[in-house]
Amino acid sequence: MCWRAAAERLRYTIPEELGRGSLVGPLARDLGLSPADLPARKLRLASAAKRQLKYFTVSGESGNLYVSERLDREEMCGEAASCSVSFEALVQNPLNVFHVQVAIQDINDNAPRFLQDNFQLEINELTSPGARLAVGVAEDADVGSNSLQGYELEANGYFAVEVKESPDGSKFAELVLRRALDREREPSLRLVLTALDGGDPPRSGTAQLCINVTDANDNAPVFVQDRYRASLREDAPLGSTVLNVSASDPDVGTNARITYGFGKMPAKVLKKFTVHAESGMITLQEALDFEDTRGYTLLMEAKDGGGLVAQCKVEIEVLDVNDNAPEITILSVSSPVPEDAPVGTVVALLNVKDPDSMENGEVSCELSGEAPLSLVASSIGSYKVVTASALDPRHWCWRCRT
Ligand SMILES: [Ca+2]
Ligand SMILES: [Ca+2]
Ligand SMILES: [Ca+2]
Ligand SMILES: [Ca+2]
Repeated sequence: MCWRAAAERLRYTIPEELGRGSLVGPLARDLGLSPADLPARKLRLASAAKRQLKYFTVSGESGNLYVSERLDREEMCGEAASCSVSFEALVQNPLNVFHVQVAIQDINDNAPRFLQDNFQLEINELTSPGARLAVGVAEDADVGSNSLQGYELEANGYFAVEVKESPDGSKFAELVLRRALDREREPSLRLVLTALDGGDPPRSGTAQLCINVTDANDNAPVFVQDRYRASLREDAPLGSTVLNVSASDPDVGTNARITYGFGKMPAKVLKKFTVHAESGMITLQEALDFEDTRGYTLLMEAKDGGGLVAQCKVEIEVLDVNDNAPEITILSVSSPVPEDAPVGTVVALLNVKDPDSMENGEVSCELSGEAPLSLVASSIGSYKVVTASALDPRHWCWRCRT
């Protein structure tokens, strides 16, 4: 293509990367020289900057201008919006000089490229939607619409990508959080980020985004059971295991580190039992006594490293053991008993007690010895010893046995 601004100026436009020997333009013809004139006019190229000359040659026969060296616009002009090579065309007989400018057009021969193949990002799971995360920049050595135009992000439920322009004009990708994250559900995301230029067809480059969702203490521990039940013989030795409570916490690290302890309970209960802070094992610390307390309810707590607490109850039933012999109390005795005392005369009043429960606390009472006496139950636990027949004047011995 030739454009003749003035008699002394010529301008051609060619794309970069044309093969060696490609025609740039009919220079002689555009200068008004016929092939017949050429030998006499000695058309040649000249430049103050030798570097500019190496790209082109002019044919001595045809007077056409040809490419003689690879023209890489990116190497020659970098990010400059326009790129051209200028030189002079000289003719002799008569001597004249023409200014020739060859504009080098960009072709889309570079794909956008990220500076890293993958980007590691961290974001806390409690980050609010709308938050932005600068990712990185891709580069494309071409210019204009052949340069980097934008980014695309692999479809996903959480992030969108937006293009931001920095003051120096480079376009970088910014992730925008669209939906709340949840580390417990999705601890990390791997997404492909694509950079696109505006060429026809467009070229692209990709990078892998590894997004690590960091933990927040957004879960309290949870006990395996709300209510535990255990039973323990009242004669269980100190150190006996009552049971093991257990809680879990779906967070990680200290946010999931659980320590067990007791909740608010009466001092009397607190000193009976201990709980191992790490294992949750409850053991007996002080002897039990069914006759004193028949059961305990422990309020257990599981606390994570972030201070969130869960509670549960442990109900402990104390089992009775026959550890008490019945006790007989003689309330009163009439002694001596007159010989002529009528049958049924009360000789003694007894009271029998057994603090054990159920069958362990059931008491039966009988008299032993040869005395003509019998035992009559009066009210619960109370007995009368009465004469059963006429008495001889002698010394009788009797015993009450349970
Ligand atoms: Ca290019
Ligand atoms: Ca490009
Ligand atoms: Ca937690
Ligand atoms: Ca969490």
